[in-house]
Amino acid sequence: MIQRFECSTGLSWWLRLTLCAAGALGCALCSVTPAGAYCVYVANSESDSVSVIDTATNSVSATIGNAAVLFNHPSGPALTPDTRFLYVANRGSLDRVPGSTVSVIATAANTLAATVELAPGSGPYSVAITPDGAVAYVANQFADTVSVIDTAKALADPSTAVIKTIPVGPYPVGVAISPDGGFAYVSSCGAPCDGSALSVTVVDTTDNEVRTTVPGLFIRAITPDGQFAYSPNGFADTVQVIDTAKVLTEPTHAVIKTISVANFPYAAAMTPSGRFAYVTQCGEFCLSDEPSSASSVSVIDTGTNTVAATVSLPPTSGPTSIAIAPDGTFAHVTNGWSQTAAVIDTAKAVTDPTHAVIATIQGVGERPEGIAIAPLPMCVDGHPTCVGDCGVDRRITVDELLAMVNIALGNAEISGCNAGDRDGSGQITIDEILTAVNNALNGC
Ligand SMILES: [Ca+2]
Ligand SMILES: [Ca+2]
Repeated sequence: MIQRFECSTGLSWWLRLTLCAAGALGCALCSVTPAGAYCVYVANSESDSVSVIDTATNSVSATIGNAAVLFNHPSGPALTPDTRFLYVANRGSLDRVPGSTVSVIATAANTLAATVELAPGSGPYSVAITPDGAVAYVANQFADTVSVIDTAKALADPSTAVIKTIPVGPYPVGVAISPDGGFAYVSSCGAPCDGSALSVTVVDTTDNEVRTTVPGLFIRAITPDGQFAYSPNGFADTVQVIDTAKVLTEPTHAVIKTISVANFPYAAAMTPSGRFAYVTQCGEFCLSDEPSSASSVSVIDTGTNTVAATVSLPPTSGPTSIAIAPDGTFAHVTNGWSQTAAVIDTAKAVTDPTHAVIATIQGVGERPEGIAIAPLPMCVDGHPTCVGDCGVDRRITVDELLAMVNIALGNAEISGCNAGDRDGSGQITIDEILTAVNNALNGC
């Protein structure tokens, strides 16, 4: 951890900065874990908007979606690993016009950077992006395909960005990419998505060829080592535990355990350590579009493949999607019926589940479907960045470090560098300057 660095008031700014830089260099050898404060993106399918939640305050700090950024029933968002771009699937709706585009949002300004056109009527429902950020896979629920998007081309010339369209099982609703980036698992729920015909199509990302399609499987959250997947099946009230190697070699034995989880288990997320899989229980909302009679999140211990704890949500929540912070400290759950987001403290979820919901966020849009959390440790005015990047361009200059020093000395207002105030205290401490110097040296 960073040691508090006491600077004598008799020192010049430059000397202070030098001392702070020296302190930060020393600290590069130890683990620097910023406090968890992230931008969380929630796609609001019925509001044609995307809410940006700042986890420092657990409130909506920005809403994307206006005359310049038009969505069409957005869902299933995904961030590029560098957090510069948010891909949003515009599903459209069956009773109106199915969507056929993916919006690429530049997160630094929350403006539209590009629109990628898919085949008419595709109904893109969710996006996943490879760990190297080069390729996005889009599940098209009305076309029974997955679109392969070259993310560099999406910015340079969107009309050439779709490099392949791959047929998959009927009604694909999700894509999960293995942590090593080798495979894209496309999960289909079968027309008309009543649980009778699940299937997973395995796409090899090296050549975008289909390796196999396995009926009866669904793949959602994958352990960090890539060995196991946890997949809710609400129609059976179960969660499948899948050996991912066997999906290719021995598919009939790929499900190594089936865990009973009541009330329509629907979405899943893995803790960064891989120790727990979180599964939302969506209840009646996901089954029949009614207010849920029961809403909760189950925490599955991946060591024993048993339910370690269940965190209750207000009955009518209808939790539709979940994501876990990069530092593993909390989970964010979108509630489809109540138009809120719940924040679960992951430490309490296991030890004291009745007190694990630490915040309920109002002000997200109608029918949130899909969530993504930016890995950078600050969220300033609805834009992800890191500590010390006053101008929110992911580069930290000496001028920005000096601005922080000036604020710390009382010579300038905090508004000159909100991104320097990691803990939102309204002041800039030496610790925060050290963190900024560290970010300047090691990258934002
Ligand atoms: Ca900057
Ligand atoms: Ca502060």
